Parts: sequence; structure tokens; C-alpha cells
Amino acid sequence: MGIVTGEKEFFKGIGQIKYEGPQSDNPLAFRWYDADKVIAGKPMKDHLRFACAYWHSFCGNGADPFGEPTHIFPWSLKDDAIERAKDKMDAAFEFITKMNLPFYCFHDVDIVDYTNDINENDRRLQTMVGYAKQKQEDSGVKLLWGTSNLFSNRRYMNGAATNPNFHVLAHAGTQVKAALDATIALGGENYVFWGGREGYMTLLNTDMKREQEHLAKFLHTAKDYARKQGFNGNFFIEPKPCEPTKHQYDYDAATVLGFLQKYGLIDDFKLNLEVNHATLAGHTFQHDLQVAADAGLLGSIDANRGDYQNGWDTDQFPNDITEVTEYMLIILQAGGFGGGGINFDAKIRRNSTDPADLFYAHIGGMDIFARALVIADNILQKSDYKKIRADRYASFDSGAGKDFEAGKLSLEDLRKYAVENGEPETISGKQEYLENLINRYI
Ligand code: XUL
Ligand code: CO
Repeated sequence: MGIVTGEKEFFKGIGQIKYEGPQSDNPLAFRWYDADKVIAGKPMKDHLRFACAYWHSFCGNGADPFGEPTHIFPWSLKDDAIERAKDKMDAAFEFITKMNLPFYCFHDVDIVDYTNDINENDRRLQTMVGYAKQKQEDSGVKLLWGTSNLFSNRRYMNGAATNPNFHVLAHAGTQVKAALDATIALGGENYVFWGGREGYMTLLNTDMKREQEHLAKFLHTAKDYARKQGFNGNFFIEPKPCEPTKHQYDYDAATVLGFLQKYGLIDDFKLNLEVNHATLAGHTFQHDLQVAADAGLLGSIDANRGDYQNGWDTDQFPNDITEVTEYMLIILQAGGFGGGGINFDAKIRRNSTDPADLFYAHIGGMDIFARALVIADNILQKSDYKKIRADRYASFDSGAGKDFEAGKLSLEDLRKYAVENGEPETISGKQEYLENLINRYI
């Protein structure tokens, strides 16, 4: 895969980012991500399946609720919407190929500006799909997932699929149809639903049961349409507990699993889990990963991190090796992602205004996951980590414990066992031992 630029080079002075190894002090090189290096039976790039998030990297402009944009992109200057969108896509593919990122992800509105004219939107999106197709062919970069933005337009202020007004729901369906068509045309491997406005601000005006039924019906309708068009990929739901809505229906991994089960969606949908969403739900990311993995529905992740001192979605790039090692332990043991990968749903800070900052951010994120992959594989191959966990449950491997697991014991049997065997011995959970073990391999 070589660098693909448009007529103009947007990131001048920055070439192909290459692997130089841990000893390198070049800030524009990988120290751990060695795409073709084989770990646990397959190349790093196939374990990690990194993706660039179009919205944060090429649309977000550094504005915050208190201040105007600080990122004045040279690809956002042209007057004509299509010309501007093409410049943006040129910049995106230049960046993605310089970074050696195998995938990208987008919302419909990231690719080209939307208007309130449905037919014009279709025309715009189709034009840009043609442009993207060529870029994908030239570069070998693939679409990890597409999605539709059903939260920014003011019509969605009371929800999209869960809006109390059917007319709004019809517009949401219109947008999903076009975004699915675009995803399918571009060979997208998955399609994501993140319901930022699917929830409520107050129960005083909300029929929660009816809204959730509408959401399920909407997902069925979208899924049936995509399958009819020949889409074989996965649908992912991305949980988040709140923000922008006070209470979102797709609260966390466990809530979404229950919802998929209840409404007969479990065979087509998996989870796209995001670090900062799990922490906003009061969980560690490891917790949500394990919940999804145990259900066999760990589809993909949105990699980022929050800030321990505040309670909103700061979408910072990941940089904590201990935490990311713990993620990779769960992901490796789950057998990897179910069709997805690692999408950097993360943004550089408002005051990170050098063109190189976007590179540093992604290099750091890719390196930390690559390094964590190596460490986690070492822990699983060489240490007693797995054995310690298995041994904690040894009392269920034989005798009465095994009979209990097999459903052969009654409550009376449990009492009899307790009377006969007296007080259980005190057994350590070895938490500090295991924490030290992780650090030893780091
Ligand atoms: C918002 C978020 C979204 C989804 C896609 O918190 O994570 O960017 O990933 O709509
Ligand atoms: Co996300």
C-alpha cells in the first residue's frame, strides 16, 4: 500500500510512517506496530484491524461549547460542497495511507455536508461514494463500517427511531437507507447504530416501552433492507449511557444484549464497544468487553479514553499501557473481533494545532495496542495467569461441585454437603500477585 494523495499534498513534510522498533527516537515512526509481524498465529494488522474515524480527524474543528474552531483545515475552504468533500477525502486518504491504516469509518454527514433536501443528499452521497471507491481501489484501504448521523440535525432533538413523531422516524429511515446503500457500494464490512438521541430527557413526557419497541422495529426494518440488498456484514450497536441524551436506551453492553435478545435481533447484531462509553456507564472497559465476549458478541471497539477528573466523553487517544494490556487479554482470549476492529473514535485536543499532531495521536494509539498485543500474548503463553484463574474454580471440576454445575444437586444436598464438610478454607484471590504479573510482562 503506497501513499495516495490528490492533486495537492495536505500533510507536506510527513512521509510514510514506518516501523523503526522500540529503540527509535523518531516521533514519526512506530516503535511497536510492525504490521506484518506474526503474533499468536497471525500478523499484527489482522489482529488489530485499525481504522481512522473520519469525523474526528477530518470534520471536527476543535470548537467546544465555550469557543470557536481552532483547527482551520486547508481541506475545508472551497465553496462548493462536492469540491470541499473531495478535498477532505483527498486529505483523509493521504493521512490514512501515510499512517498505513488498513480501514476507515464514516457517518454519512462526514463524507459530504447534508442539506434538508433528500434528493440532493442522495446525489451528493452517490457522487462521493464514486470518489471513495476509486480512492479505496488506488490504496487498498477498506471501509470497516459506515453509519448514519441521526443526532446532529435539529429534527432529531426528540430522538430518531424513538422520536414520538413518526414523521421524524421516516426521515431517520431515509438517512439509514442512503447510508446503507453507500456502505454496501463501498464493500463496508459492518454497519453501526449509535443512538445518541435514542433515549429520554425526562420520563414525564416519555412512553419508554413504546419508544423501545419502535427502536427494535426500526432496526429490524434496516436489517431486512440491507440483507435484501446482499449485505452479509455485521450490524453493530454501540452502547453509551448518556450524552447527549440524559438517559440512552443502549446504556451498556449488558443492557444491549438483553434488548437484542428480547426483540429477536441477536443473530444479526453484535456490539461495538467504546472505552469512554463504558466508563461513563460506571464500568471499566474491561467489564464491557468481558460481557460482550462471554455472549460471543464482541464485534468491534471504538478506542479512546476518558479523563478521570470529569464525567463526559472527552474522546482522548488511548495511552495507558496497563489498561490496554488488560483489554488485549480479553480480546485475545475471545478469539479476536467478530468482524470489526479498532476504530480510533478519538480526537486531538483543541490546542493540538500542528498538522503533525494527528499523526502523533494515531502513532501513539496504534503503538500502545500493538505493544499490549505482544504483552498479552506473552502473558497468555508464558505465565501462570490462565492457570491461576482456572484453579480458583477447581472445586467445580469434580465431585459435588461438578454435580452442582450439572444441575444434579438440590438445596437439601447443599446443606448436607456444608454440614459434612464444615467451614470452607480461606483462599486468596491473589489480586496483587496478578497485578504484579501484568507489570512484570510490561
Ligand atoms: C459518540 C460516538 C459516535 C459513534 C458513531 O459518542 O461514539 O461517534 O461512534 O456514531
Ligand atoms: Co464511538
